[in-house]
Amino acid sequence: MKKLFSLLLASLCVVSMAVAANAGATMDEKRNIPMAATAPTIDGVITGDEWDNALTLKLNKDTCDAVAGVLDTAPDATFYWMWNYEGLYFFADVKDSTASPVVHPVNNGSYNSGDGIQFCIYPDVTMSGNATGDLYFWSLVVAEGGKAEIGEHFVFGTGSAGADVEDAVVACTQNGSSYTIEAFMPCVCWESSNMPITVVEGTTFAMTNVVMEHDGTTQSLIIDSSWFDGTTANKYTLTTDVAGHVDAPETEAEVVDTVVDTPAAPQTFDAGVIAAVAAIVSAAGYAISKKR
Ligand SMILES: [Ca+2]
Ligand SMILES: [Ca+2]
Repeated sequence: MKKLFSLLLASLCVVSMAVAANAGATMDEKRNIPMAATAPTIDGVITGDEWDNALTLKLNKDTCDAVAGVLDTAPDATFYWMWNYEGLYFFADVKDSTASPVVHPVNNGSYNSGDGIQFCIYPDVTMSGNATGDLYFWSLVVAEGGKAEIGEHFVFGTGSAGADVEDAVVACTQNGSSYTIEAFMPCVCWESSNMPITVVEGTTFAMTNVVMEHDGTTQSLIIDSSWFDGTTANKYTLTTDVAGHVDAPETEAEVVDTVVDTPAAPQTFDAGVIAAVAAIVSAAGYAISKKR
């Protein structure tokens, strides 16, 4: 009986481990986006410590689901997020091993075919669905000529068609079919939704990160949380935890606060006072001696 119980327990553990390994996309997790001490340079590469301590998300077969196509071809991708009072910063490093036959022309707006990055953001975490103005749906791709492009569908675009977001700054690199995309989306990019996103400490929004993966035949959409549902998507809060490059403290000669021990001024008696006291003492002495 004891042996059977241990066997049951062991198999239960194996089952729960298997479930954990295949958990895929996560729902309603709470994550913090730290604040960039120094804004990263938007050039498509991570230089030095400019993305150190950023929120780091691993998107791959184990952490995502496929909402279209298949999960098997999911590339290993790492997304980074930071913010400051100027706006939000994003970096993606995608180890894509399959070239896409679809390459977007520049200034196209709707960058949602082929390979690339998307994120779906609900400023109001109680919202779901795809009503224009309720959500931001960004697309970032390496477009024709290796040029980075960024567009949005439900605030800047019309829902069915995306539009370029001229205020956003984006850069990329390519290495075979792998690519990086670095982006800065200033505050003005977050002001036009039905509920604007105020880029300050404590702001929370719902977000699902997406890797678009074209394997040469079909496009798969690899997602790390729920699809078009802010209520169940993971929640991200802007905090003042420090990330990115931090300037070294200034190396000027340290000014040491020297405590000067000022000795108490020696007590001085006015010569007149001393003479007066002596006179009193002497007079008292005289009086005492007279009494005798
Ligand atoms: Ca950079
Ligand atoms: Ca691909």
